[in-house]
Amino acid sequence: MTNVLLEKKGHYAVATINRPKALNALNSQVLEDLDELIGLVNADEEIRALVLTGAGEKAFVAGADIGEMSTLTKAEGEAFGKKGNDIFRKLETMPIPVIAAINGFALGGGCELSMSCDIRICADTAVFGQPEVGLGITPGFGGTQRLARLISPGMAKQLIYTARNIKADEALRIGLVNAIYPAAELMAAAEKMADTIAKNAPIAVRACKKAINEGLDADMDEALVIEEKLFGSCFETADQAEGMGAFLEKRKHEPYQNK
Ligand code: DAK
Repeated sequence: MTNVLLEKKGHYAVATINRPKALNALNSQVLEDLDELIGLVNADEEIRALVLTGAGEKAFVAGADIGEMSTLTKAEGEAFGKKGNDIFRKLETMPIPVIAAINGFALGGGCELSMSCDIRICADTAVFGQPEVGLGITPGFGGTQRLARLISPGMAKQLIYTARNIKADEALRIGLVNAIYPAAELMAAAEKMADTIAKNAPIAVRACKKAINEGLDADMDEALVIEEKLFGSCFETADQAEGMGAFLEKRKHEPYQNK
C-alpha cells in the first residue's frame, strides 16, 4: 500500500490516506489500498481502535478523483459508485471503532469517508461539503444516505442541493463533527481518544459498536433484542470477570486481555 499508510501504536493504529499532491483525492488505487487496509486491521487482534486521517496540512480527502471520473460511462459510473460504497460500508462495519481526524478539506467522497467512521473530530481549518451537484453528479459514496441520517434531513438536503462548503464551526453546530481542535493539536487529541477506547474492554467496545450500528437500522423492539444479545455476549469473558471483580475488590482493573 503506497496510498494508505498504517502505523501501529500499542493497541491502536493510525491510518493516513497518502496522496497529498492531489489533496488525497480518492482514485481507484486509493480505494483499493483502503480496502486492503481494512482487511489488514481486521485481521490484527492487537488493534482495538483506528484513527483515519489525510497526509499533508491541507486536506483530509478532497473528494473522489474528478479526473478519473470525468470520462466514465453510465455503467462505469455505477460500478465506481458500488466500489466506493462497498469499501465505505466495510469501513463502517469494521468491528473496532474508527475515529476520523479531519485535518482540512473533507469534500464529496472525503466528507462521505468521514461519515463512514464512528466519530469525527476536526481541525479548525477543516472545510466540509458535498459539491457534487455543482459538478453534474450526485454524492455517490453514501452521502445522500449518511448525511441525512447523521444530521437533520432538512440540513442534509440544504447542503447537498446548494453544494455549499461549510467551515468547522458550522460542522460542529449541525452535529457533523463532535469537536474542533487547533490544527496542531488534532492528531494528539485523536490518538488520546483512540488510546482511551483501546484501554476499555475490547469485547464490550466492539459489542457497543455493533449494537448501535445494527440497532439504528432496526425498529426499537428489534433493536433492544440486538442489545440484549450483545450484552449477554460479554458475560463469562475474562475481561468482564476482571472488570467487575476489580470494582468489587476496590482496586484498579488489570489491563484488559481481549478475552
Ligand atoms: N480530484 C482530483 N484532483 C484533485 C481533487 C479531486 N477531487 N481535488 C484536488 N485535486 C488536485 C488538483 O487538481 C491539484 O492538482 P494539480 O493541478 O496540482 O496537479 C491539486 O489537487 C491541488 O488542488 P488545488 O490546486 O485545486 O488546491 P486549492 O488549494 O487551490 O483548492 C480545493 C483546494 C479543495 C478547494 C480544490 O482543489 C477543489 O475544489 N477540489 C475539488 C473538490 C471537489 O469538488 N470535491 C468533490 C469531488 S466529487 C459517484 C461516486 C463518487 C462520487 C460521486 C458519485 N458515483 C459513481 C455515483 C463522489 C464525488 C466527489 O467526491
